[in-house]
Amino acid sequence: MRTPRRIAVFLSALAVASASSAVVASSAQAAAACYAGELCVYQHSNYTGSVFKVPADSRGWLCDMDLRNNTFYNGEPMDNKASSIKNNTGKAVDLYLDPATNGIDIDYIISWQQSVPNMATVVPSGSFAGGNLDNQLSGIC
Ligand SMILES: [Ca+2]
Repeated sequence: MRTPRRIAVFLSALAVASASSAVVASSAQAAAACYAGELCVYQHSNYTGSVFKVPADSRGWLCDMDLRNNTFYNGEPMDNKASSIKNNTGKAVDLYLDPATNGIDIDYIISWQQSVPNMATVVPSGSFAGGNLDNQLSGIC
């Protein structure tokens, strides 16, 4: 009589698996996952819309000082279009509101593993003081 019991256990495990994949599917529509070690820039607030995961540069840093030649994964340009950021790295991240090819004009720093769900609520420093970071990001490192 062990077989029916095993089948029952298998079926209930399958039901749980189906239920959780349904949850994954609906949250995937809302937001792309940002895994440990990744630095993820989202098109819309609360980590929704398309995403750009900052790739490592030649030094191994997750860094792109000029986002004018980058797109979100849906193909839309990302310069001045980011509205939330997840920093799942162990390092602080510098945000630049101008393409920072000289690397000196840091406008905001997010701490290690700090995320920014709505960049409209974040006030930058420096020459952009008084505005906010929404749809302003042009470099990240
Ligand atoms: Ca770039």
